[in-house]
Amino acid sequence: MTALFPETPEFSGALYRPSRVEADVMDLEIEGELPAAIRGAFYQVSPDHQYPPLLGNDIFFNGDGMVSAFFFADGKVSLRRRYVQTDRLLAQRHEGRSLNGIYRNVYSNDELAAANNTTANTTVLKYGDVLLAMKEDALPYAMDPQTLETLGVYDWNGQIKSATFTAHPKIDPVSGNLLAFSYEAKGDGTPDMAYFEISPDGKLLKEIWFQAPYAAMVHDCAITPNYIVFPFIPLTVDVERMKRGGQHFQWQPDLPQLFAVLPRHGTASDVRWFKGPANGFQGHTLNAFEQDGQIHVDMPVTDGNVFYFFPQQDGFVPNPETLSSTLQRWTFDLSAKSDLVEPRPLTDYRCEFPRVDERYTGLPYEHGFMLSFDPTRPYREENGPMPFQFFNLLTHFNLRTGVSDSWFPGESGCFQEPIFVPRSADAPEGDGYVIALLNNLFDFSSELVVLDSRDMATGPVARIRIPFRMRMSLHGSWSAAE
Ligand code: V55
Ligand code: FE
Repeated sequence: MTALFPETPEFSGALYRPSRVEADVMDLEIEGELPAAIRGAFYQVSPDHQYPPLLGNDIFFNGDGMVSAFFFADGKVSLRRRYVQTDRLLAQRHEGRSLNGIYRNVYSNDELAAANNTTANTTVLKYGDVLLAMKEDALPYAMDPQTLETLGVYDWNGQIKSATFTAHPKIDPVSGNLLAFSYEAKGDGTPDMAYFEISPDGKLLKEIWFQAPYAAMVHDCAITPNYIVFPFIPLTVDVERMKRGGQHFQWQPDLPQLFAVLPRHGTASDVRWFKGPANGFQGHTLNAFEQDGQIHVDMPVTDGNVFYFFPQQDGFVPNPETLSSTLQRWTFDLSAKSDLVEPRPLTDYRCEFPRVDERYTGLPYEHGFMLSFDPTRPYREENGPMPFQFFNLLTHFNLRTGVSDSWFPGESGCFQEPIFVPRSADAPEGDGYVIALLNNLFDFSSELVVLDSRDMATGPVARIRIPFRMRMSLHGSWSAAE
């Protein structure tokens, strides 16, 4: 029996060839000087199909969650990698093959597939005493933060009664609470939303359910001390289409970029809806804050469908090179009569995977860290066409001065999402280290680079070599040692 992964862009090249490597590596090689003050764990998760896809090809977002933990202490780094032992992974391993069909379409699964369809592949976050592996289609899985042993589905002792749970919860730096939400909260295609506020010791403090005008992807959110903002990307859900073998999501070029603004201390009837321009794609939020009675939300916005694997009804997907995207600011005025909102650009270049100094989540702030793309920089032709999610700069963007400070790693370098680590617990905002995985598309090598946030252009103070290739990932987080 042959079982080869297809040679499609989703499964080949330095970024997307499956890895499937679980590992323990003590004391990685380090080039340069890793500051001993960086103590804690960098967790990240990559979609990484355990088996070649049931239907011959598949999308990146449907890979099984593979968690990596980089443990930093005393100027050294060790690496551990484990699959999240989801029901879905275990069922596949029992049969020795993929059992799952189209992304988030259980109607396309083999009858032997697990009932729980989640891959837990989008982010990992240590909260309380567990590491949560999350995907927005189901409840999280908990793992042991040290051993990465999978502990099981995590519903906060039965308190979270939603079918789904976001992969982009936020930690309120003022209270330490976890602010989270669910969309399609009563199951596939339901327009139900739920908002949850959970305390560090695991108590559900707040729960607000409300209905959206339609079911659409709500991938991320933004918080302030008094509000939570939900961006509805114009990718809608239709269960009948799924039953016919279609995609979970379909791009709707005529729908506005929709936002729900929920007062955190209010009720469902307090939700305010705002509409932005049509045919726009709201990306990941950088941050949000309140000022003079207004709510500002900063995020990259693209003028078309970024997700080529979720086409519009007639099958059209824009050529990625025709899409332009910049960091933009949405300002919501709750006293305004109009429900229309227009974002204004903050950068003039393409960027994504924005991260803030999380001590300032929801508060007035000045510093953003993100991946960006400069098309004028050299690119090694032998690497083939630029892969999906190709970013050749690691950038510090100062929102007050408008100055960008970036490092270009060379003609084959591609970054994965960065994290920001403060220099010390009481360091000024944005003063610390920016840490990111860097893939070399030519020689298939991977390293973890550590830059000083005050001087990005000079490049890394330390480069941590990884003795195998790290597949492309989505998100991760920093957990400071106690
Ligand atoms: C995203 C990623 C997902 C997903 C839905 O980056 C949205 C956006 C890795 O899975 O299921
Ligand atoms: Fe995301």
